Amino acid sequence: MSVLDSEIVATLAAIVGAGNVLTGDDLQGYEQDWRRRAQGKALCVVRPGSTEEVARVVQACAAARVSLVPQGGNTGLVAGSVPDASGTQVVLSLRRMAAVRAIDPQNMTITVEAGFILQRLQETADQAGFLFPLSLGAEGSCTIGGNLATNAGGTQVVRYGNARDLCLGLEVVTAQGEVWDGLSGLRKDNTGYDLRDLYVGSEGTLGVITAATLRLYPKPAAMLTAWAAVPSLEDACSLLGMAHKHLGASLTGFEVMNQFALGLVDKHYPHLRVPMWQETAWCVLIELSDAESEAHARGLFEGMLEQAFEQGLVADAIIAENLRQAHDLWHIRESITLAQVEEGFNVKHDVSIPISLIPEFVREADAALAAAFEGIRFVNFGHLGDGNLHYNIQAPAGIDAKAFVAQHEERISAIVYDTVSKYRGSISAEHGIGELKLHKLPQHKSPTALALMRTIKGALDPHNLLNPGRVLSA
Ligand code: FAD
Ligand code: 2HG
Ligand code: ZN
Repeated sequence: MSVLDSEIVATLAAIVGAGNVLTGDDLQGYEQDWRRRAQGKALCVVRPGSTEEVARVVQACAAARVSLVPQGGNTGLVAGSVPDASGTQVVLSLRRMAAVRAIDPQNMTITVEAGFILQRLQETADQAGFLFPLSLGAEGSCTIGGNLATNAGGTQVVRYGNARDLCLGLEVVTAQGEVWDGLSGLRKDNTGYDLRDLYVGSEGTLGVITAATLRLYPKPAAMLTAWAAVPSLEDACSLLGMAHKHLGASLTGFEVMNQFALGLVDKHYPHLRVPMWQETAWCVLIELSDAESEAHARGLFEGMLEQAFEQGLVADAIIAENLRQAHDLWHIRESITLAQVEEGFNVKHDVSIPISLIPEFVREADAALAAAFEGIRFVNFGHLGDGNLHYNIQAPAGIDAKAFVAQHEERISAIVYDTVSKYRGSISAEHGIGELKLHKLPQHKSPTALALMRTIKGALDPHNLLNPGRVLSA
């Protein structure tokens, strides 16, 4: 460590306490991303315990021109939360900032610090008699700060929207180390540019989120989950339309999974007993939240599924008998990502397409990829209700998956993203850009949009000290 490096580490230790500045072997969990696609090297990890400490850390780093990588649960899927390989960046972990600052039952809001774990937030809301609806597979370890910084989606977006829609206010430490207190909890505020929406989804490149005021919802009287085998993706889309019509605002989630994705879960986690996966090419998972009663919800679901059977949209279906069964069905859906890891390295594409065009998109992309790479396998699943597919590619069976991905990822993704652009879709629906998609953005975002983004970055972080090289190239 150079003298300058030692000086900055000592300065940070003076701010947060020596025990909250990690170096050496303690850094491992902070330097590698969840997918093991990026292995960085940090100067140190600093773990502030308050907004004031975050501000002082940012000021100290800005004065020394040392760049910072904000990190929450480190569950991001685009390698945006780990340091680069230079050994000069400071990881700013928000995990110690995990207090509930306020619950306002009448305003139906909760204010928590950025390091609050999402699952704890759901539980805290539940104990207060409310629902906090953001829900995703990593909820046991991701943080609300990370959720907002990535504008996370998950499985209840159909009804409640993305993380952005759940956020009524933010507290942010700017790149200069000033604190912006925007924790208003207001539902209406048209006093100029919307700073909150600027920071949401900015992936740590514009400011450090230290706290947020979030919407709470009334708990539904009943939640019901159905699993159905559907012959085709067209049928799944028609069923989604039917679900909107029959269930209205009660429709909270609509997920789709192809046979290969479910086959991977069956192969690697046979104890989960995946229902119906060999019956049809696709299965869907539908969730309904009812304000009246379980009997009412069941009636709605049964009516809809009867009609779907008659029209041939559904080949087989079950409605979970109880919460345990519903949980088991969701667990199967959430296990696809892990089953893919068990199967070996893969290429992920988190894309969105207008729902009406999804079957055509998949047909075209499947055909182009199958022609270019014999034997590749399609793990296609995701949030059909939001037009968001996880169109992932697994290497052909029996070959070295890591080598296959290293050799062919660029071309595979080029085929997928070119098809996405043809259908006017997005190359990142919910995971963000991070580092992995950085080089793809200029080909799929208009030069005007990119220039505006650069102007914003330059204005808010002129020395490029906050998560440099993520979202926009340095
Ligand atoms: P991190 O991974 O630590 O960071 C993510 C980004 O946010 C980085 O750029 C980081 O610099 C920045 N950041 C973190 N905290 C702050 C802060 N306080 N201030 C400023 N910037 C910050 N995502 C979805 O959208 N939908 C899903 O359904 C979904 N399912 C997943 C399932 C699994 C099994 C896994 C592993 C991931 C999944 N994800 C999903 C991705 C991931 O969980 C989300 O992106 C999550 O929001 C990241 O939160 P985190 O606290 O782990 O953030
Ligand atoms: C999900 O919806 C996540 O489960 C992860 O967004 C998607 O593994 C993936 O590609
Ligand atoms: Zn997802």
